[in-house]
Amino acid sequence: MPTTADVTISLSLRERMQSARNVLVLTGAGISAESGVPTFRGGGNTTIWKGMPFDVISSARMLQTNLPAVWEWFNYRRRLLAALKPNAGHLALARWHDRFDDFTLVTQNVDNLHQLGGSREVTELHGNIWRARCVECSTRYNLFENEVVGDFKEHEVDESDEELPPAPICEACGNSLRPDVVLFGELLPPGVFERATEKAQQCELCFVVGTSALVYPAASLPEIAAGAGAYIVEVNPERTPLSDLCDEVIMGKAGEVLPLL
Ligand code: BV8
Ligand code: ZN
Repeated sequence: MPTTADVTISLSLRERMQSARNVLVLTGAGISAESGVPTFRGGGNTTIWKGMPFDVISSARMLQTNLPAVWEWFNYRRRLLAALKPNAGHLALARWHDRFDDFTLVTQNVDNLHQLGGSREVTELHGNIWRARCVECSTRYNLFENEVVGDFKEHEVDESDEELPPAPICEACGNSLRPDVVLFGELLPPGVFERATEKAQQCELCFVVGTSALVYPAASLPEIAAGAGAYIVEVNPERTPLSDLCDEVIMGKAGEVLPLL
């Protein structure tokens, strides 16, 4: 794994950053890795929950068939997240809002760490783990105050197949709440991807940070930016299917590279 000492920022990139006006950054789970948030596919493995790959437990199908199991999985992740902090990568990007005339931060993450790190106007393609919404009337609820969490045992996963607590109930209409997160097989919130696409078409510099670039439609944003003539820079300790499309690949950790930029 390259260390910070190995990472050099090219002069041409420094010059581009000096003159850039429209910049878009797309982040994935990798930017939260140094905060201690497990990635989904990092290090060649896939996040597994009770024997299920995460794109099975985090899917529209699982929501239909076993909403309490989906709540258990998200309660577990919120418990982990509650103790974690944004890292130098999040903090560096928060400063980019004031460096460029038109800066757009698009994230695939649902962990809220960009906001906690001081970023304003975060475009969340896949929602936010700290919000829930009613399956019926779409009333939204903040979970920060732990308003609605099951009686979940701290961090432990009870392997017993005892009955899971039911999903929390909407105060407005009495139907079940669900995580306000886009699951596999679900459409993104209306308008969110369209706005991100517009920004990708307008940007002159596009950074792709900490994503395996496998999940669509998010992974198509850098392709759209490249098609519109933007200079694409990938920041990732590993190569990805996107690397060949990029003008520059900086092999390193977000928390080490972004502050250098
Ligand atoms: C959609 C929220 C239209 C949930 C997420 C079959 C049936 C149905 C759909 C599909 C199908 N086949 C394909 C699809 C489309 C599917 C898809 O793309 N599947 C993939 C797996 C092939 N997409 C969808 O379903 C999307 N909706 O298409 O709607 C539709 C509707 C109905 C039917 C058909 C089509 C919705 C996708 C959204 C899913 N929700 N998150 C939750 O959190 O539980 S996705 C979730 O996974 C993340 O949000 C993220 O987007 C993705 C994980 O990707 P990464 O962020 O890249 O993370 P990963 O762990 O993979 O990689 C980490 C990277 O970081 C690595 O490269 C690593 O090297 C690097 N790294 C590690 N450490 C560091 C680092 N980098 C920097 N610094 C470090 N320190
Ligand atoms: Zn309701």
